[in-house]
Amino acid sequence: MSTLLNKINSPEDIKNFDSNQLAQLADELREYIISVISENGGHLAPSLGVVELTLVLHYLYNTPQDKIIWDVGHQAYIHKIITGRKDRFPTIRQYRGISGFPKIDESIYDHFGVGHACTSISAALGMACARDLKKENHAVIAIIGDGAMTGGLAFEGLNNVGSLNKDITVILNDNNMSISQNVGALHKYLTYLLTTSTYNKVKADIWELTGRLSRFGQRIRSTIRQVDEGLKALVVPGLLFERLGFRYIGPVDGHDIPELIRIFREVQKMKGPILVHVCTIKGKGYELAEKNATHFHGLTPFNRETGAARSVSPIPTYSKVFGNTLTAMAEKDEKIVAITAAMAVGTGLTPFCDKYPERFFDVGIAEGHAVTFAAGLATQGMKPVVAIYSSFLQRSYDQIIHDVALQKLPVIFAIDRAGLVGDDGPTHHGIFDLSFLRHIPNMVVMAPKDEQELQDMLWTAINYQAGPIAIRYPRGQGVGKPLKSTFNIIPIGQSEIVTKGDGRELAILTIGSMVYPAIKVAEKLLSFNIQATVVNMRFIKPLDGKMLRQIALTHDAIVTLEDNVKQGGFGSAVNEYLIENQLFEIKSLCLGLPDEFVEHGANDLLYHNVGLDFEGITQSITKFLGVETTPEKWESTEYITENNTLELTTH
Ligand SMILES: Cc1ncc(C[n+]2csc(CCOP(=O)(O)OP(=O)(O)O)c2C)c(N)n1
Repeated sequence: MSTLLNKINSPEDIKNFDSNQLAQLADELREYIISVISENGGHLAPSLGVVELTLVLHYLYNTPQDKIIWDVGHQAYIHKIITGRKDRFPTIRQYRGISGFPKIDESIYDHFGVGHACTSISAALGMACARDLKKENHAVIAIIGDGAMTGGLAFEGLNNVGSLNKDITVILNDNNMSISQNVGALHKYLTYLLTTSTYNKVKADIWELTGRLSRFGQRIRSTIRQVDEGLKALVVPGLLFERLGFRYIGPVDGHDIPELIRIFREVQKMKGPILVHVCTIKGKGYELAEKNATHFHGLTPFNRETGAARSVSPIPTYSKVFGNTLTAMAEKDEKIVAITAAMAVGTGLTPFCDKYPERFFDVGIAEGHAVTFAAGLATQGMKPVVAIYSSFLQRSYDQIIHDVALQKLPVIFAIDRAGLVGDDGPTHHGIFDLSFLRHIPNMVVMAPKDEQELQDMLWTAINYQAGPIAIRYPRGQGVGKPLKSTFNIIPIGQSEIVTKGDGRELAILTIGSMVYPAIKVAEKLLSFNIQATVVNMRFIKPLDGKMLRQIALTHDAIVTLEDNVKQGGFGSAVNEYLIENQLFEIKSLCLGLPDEFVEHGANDLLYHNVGLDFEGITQSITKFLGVETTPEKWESTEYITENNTLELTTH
């Protein structure tokens, strides 16, 4: 390890550094995170952009008593390394390794757990209020990106800070980027502040001077405040933030260590809410990342010379199939519009955006707004498709109920990253959506077993006008089915039998990405003389009652299998149906995710740990049926054949 970094075990170790040493340490840190993240994958460009800023904050502030609160937290790698996690850094995002995000139980320097955007100002304000109530004396600093600043929660936080007038510093880390190019009117305002930065510096100096001129200066300031807006904007820097009750400082070069030190020394002396506008370059110091910050925002292990992913599957991801299929459908139907909350690349919508820019809306990190905006479009006869990751859709719960479902508006929800998502961990696992959607009246909720069925479900959704309809699908590659160019409408609520058993002993009812594992398990059960029926239910809501009744009347036992939490999920729905319809005779077992937050790590391992891999599912079922099994080596979970496709005959 390089010379200075070698000696750093806590922020104390940099307190006596001079600017040159901090700059050298910054270089060494960059090298360190590039080498680790090229091996592990992770969020690289965001952390590269805040190396100097992170160092200067820990250099000047008395952390952890002074509290640094990160927004999203994907840019906190430097913070982790210099707060005692340097040696564990190579375990980042790996099972039992350190998390890719700040985590309250990982370090005393992590004051607030994150992963989702826009929380830092609210959390920091809560801490500042608690500090004052407890008569303590420490600084509270929120660091929020210009992307995260587009979210409603961030505005709510700013609004509340301005009125409570607490001593709190908000650092706006402005790199001009969300994951893709940042969007929105605030973004334009920030760009304006930057492009007028020399001129702005003059304004800042005048404002600063008036502040220093005791009573006379204060009178000039209050006169300026009373004059017409246009004139005021000429003199008051960062007027928008000043109006919200902040003292605006900036723009500051986020890579100039001496300047950062000078500014933050001043900030430490100030009272009240302060907003420091720091400009950084996303990916700074790694040429490839500076040139393509979107690619290097978050990525799988890569070749550091070229930036290319180390392993590329020939099978397209569900996101890609969704995006390409929607783009194809949009050619024939001009009413189709696509909406993303700052996730155009992740949700596969880039081709749609390129082909139909006027029908594509990136609304910023604003999932709640995205849904109500879609509702508005739907009232006017458009066919809005809102593509949001399952865990981020949690933000839109009320909008789905109040603005969409209650009014039976035909909004299509394309819910990506459903199920466990692997190394991003508990903040990103999409394991609650079935529970929080299926109890909403008027909702239709589907989950495809493979990419072909995703295409058909999308077509079904586009042609469904009776109300909201959701399709939830997992992260990563499909099963390798060839893609379709003509699509079928699936009758709403209709399931399919995918493995015909003996129609007596056992039926496995399942949905989405658990269908193929269920088929594989049914094959294994044959060796125990159990001929299970496997049903791809396709719809979590409405359930195929006819099929359920038939299964319940003919089989001795039902096992439900899902990649959602069991509480309120698909299995609950099946059991509610059985109880409501007095079908008590049948024994049932629910297999799904447990009532706990699942940690980060490789997805295969996580599914193994929760008993939802091939081995776990088979063992649970044989135990449930009281079948004797000898200890044996279970086959590994292998659903895809050598030519990377899986053939499935439906009956
Ligand atoms: C609620 C929510 N929606 C979407 C995301 C996905 N996401 C992670 S980082 C990011 C962009 C953040 O941009 P910014 O705050 O400017 O930070 P930067 O990466 O540019 O440093 C997005 C959209 C998220 N983490 N949380």
